[in-house]
Amino acid sequence: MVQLVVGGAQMGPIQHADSRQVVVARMIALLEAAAARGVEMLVYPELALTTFFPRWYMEDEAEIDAFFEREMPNGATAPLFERARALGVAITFGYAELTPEGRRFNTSILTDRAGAIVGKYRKIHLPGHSEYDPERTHQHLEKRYFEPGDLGFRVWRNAGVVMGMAICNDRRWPETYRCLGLQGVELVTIGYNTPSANGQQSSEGLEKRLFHSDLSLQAGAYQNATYVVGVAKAGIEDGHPLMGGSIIVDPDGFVLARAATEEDELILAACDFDKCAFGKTTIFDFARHRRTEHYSRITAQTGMQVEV
Ligand code: ING
Repeated sequence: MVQLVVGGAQMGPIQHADSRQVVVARMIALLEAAAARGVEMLVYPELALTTFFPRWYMEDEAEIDAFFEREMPNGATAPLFERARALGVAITFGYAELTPEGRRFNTSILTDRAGAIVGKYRKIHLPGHSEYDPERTHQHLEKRYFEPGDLGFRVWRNAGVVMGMAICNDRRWPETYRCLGLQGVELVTIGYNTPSANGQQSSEGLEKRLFHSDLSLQAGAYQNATYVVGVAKAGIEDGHPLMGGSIIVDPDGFVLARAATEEDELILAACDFDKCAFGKTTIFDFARHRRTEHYSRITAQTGMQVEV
C-alpha cells in the first residue's frame, strides 16, 4: 500500500516589487508548516516566484527577462531546495524558464524527497493573446511571453507514486488528464494563477470561475482514477485580483481539502494511492473499454468544423 501525505501550498499575492528572496521565504514558511503536519509532498502554484507578469504589456527584452530564471535551482531558490531536502519533503512549483538558447517557457519542476529535480514540465495550453488588446479590462499575454511546452505530458515514479504535472489552463482540457491517465498517473499536480474576473466577459464572476476550476479538476481526477491537486496563487496583485480555490481531489472526484482564503494557506490530505486501482481496473479500464478507432478526430483536427 502506498500512502503519502500531500499538501497544497496556496500562495497569496506577489506584488511586482516583491523580491525573489521575500517570496522564497514565504515558500519556506509554508514548507515548514507542512512538514510540521506530516506533509511528504508539497504542491506550489504556477509562476510561484513572481507576480503574474503576463498581465503587463512589455516590449523591452531586459524588462521581460527579469521575470525569468536562467537555471534551477539558483541563488534565490537554493534555500528552498535545501530546506525541502532537510525536511524530506518532495516539492513542485512553477516558474518562468529562460533557456540558454533564449527560449521562454511557463515551467514546473518536481523534486524527490531528497531535493533532487526528477521531472520538468512546460505548459502546453497557453491562454490569452500575444499583442496588446485594448478591448480587455486586463491583459493576459501568455502567448507573448511563452512558447507552448515542448516536453509533452509525462509521468515520473516519485516517492513510490506515479506523478504527472500540468499548469493552470492545462486543467481545462481533458486531453491533459487522459495523456497522463494513459501512462498510469496516480497524482496530477496543477499550479494556477487565475484572474478573478474575465478580461473579455464582465458577467463571468468569481463564483462561476471557481465552479469551472473545481469542475475541471474533479472531472480529470474521476475520469482517470487519479488524485489531482490544484493550487492557486491568489489575492490582489498590484490591484489585479487572482482567485483562490485550491483543492485536493481523490480518484472518485471528491474534494478532500479546500483553501478558505486568498492568502498563503496550507491544505493537506493523507492520500492512499491504492484507491486509484479500482477505477483503473473497472469503469476506466482503458484497455477494455476505449474504442480508439473512433477517436482519430481528436488529434487529426485542431479547431471545430461544422459540416451539417
Ligand atoms: N490562467 C487562466 C486559467 O486557465 C483563464 C486563464 C481563466 C482561461 C479563465 C479561461 C478562463 O485558469 C492561466 N494562467 O492559464
